[in-house]
Amino acid sequence: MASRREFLSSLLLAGSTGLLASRRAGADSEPTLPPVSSPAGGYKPVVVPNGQTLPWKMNGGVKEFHLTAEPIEHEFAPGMTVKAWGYNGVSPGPVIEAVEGDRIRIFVTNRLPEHTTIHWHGLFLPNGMDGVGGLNQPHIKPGETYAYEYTLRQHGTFMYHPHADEMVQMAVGMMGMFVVHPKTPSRVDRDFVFMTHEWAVHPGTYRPDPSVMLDFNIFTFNSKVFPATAPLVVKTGDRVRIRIGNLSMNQHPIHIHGFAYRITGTDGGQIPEAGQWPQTTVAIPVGSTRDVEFVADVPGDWAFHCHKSHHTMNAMGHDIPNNLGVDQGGLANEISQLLPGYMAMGEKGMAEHQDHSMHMSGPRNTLPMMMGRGPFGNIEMGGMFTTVKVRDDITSYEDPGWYDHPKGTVAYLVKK
Ligand SMILES: [Cu+2]
Repeated sequence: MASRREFLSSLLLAGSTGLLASRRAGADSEPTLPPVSSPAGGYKPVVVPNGQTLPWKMNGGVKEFHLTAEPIEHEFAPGMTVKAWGYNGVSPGPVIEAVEGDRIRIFVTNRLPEHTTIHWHGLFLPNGMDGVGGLNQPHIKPGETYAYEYTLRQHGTFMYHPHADEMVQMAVGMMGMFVVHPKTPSRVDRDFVFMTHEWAVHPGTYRPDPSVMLDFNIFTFNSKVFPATAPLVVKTGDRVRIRIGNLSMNQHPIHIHGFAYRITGTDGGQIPEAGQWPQTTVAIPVGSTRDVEFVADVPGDWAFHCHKSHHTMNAMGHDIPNNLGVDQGGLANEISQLLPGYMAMGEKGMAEHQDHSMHMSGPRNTLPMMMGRGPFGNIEMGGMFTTVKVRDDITSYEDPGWYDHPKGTVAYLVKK
């Protein structure tokens, strides 16, 4: 029979593995509904759609984190996988989450074929910890491990990325978000974190092309494209914060339907209430972060997306001939004698592409320009698109499925 002591230590063990399990669970599944107020001195952990936070452990009063820079395989959505570079097996790297006042030590191991460094974007720290290779430190050579150590003197939303061979390393996925909670947490029920990015992956290839400057064809939220992007599930009345970072080559104007955000912070710090203004689209400039907050007081499935319409498309919408208004009837017959299965498209617009992409095979390792499907038909987008799903009386933040509209609240047909 187990002694009282054995019983207690097994309880402790179970408790600590439970904690570990729930920290890791952030990766794939949503946590269950947390209490409305944060525990004293604690903070409400961030939610990383399609991603995860970085585990840490205390060592003599210092919070220790480990990052490994390494080649990875990454799937944007079923049907398209790339050979990218990232941290700890993923891109973007895991979100670093800490609290103002923490002393932190981050070990960085380089398993890339070339040297690297990490810069802690927006953080106030000693000059020698700033991570610009050649300027603030020697480069971290393949196989080496460096430690960065400093005290967090501010709170807000920051980022990390290499400051070595920047053009290549960021283009192939090396970046991550860094969240510092204030000592006294502000009231928020759901706190989401996104890294936006854009990639040039030529159809049929597997390596993002770092030489492309502006002409990208894959646009991602936390490195996923719609419909592989996870929805943001919230309860009606929740105060929601969304933190968005951008280390790509273009600005992303991120738009929400049904609500107006207040922009409450940037990577430069918090914005005092008197300086916050309402907006439905928040521009995330290159090399910057934005925190937005709103109260989700109306249930439904609300679109949340980049407002550059090319950024809500996937690769096959890119760089194609303009056939709008062109009668291709005669031509299509002639071409199909040379190319069996040829189909002329684009004369009346591109909406028809989505249905054709279901039965016509395209080039290897790329994605149709639009591939979403909703309760009323095709959702003719891809890329930087997801939904904020607001629901009454939910008991978990698992994806609740499509919204069931109350009778008489959907736009209706009056004439055919
Ligand atoms: Cu965009």
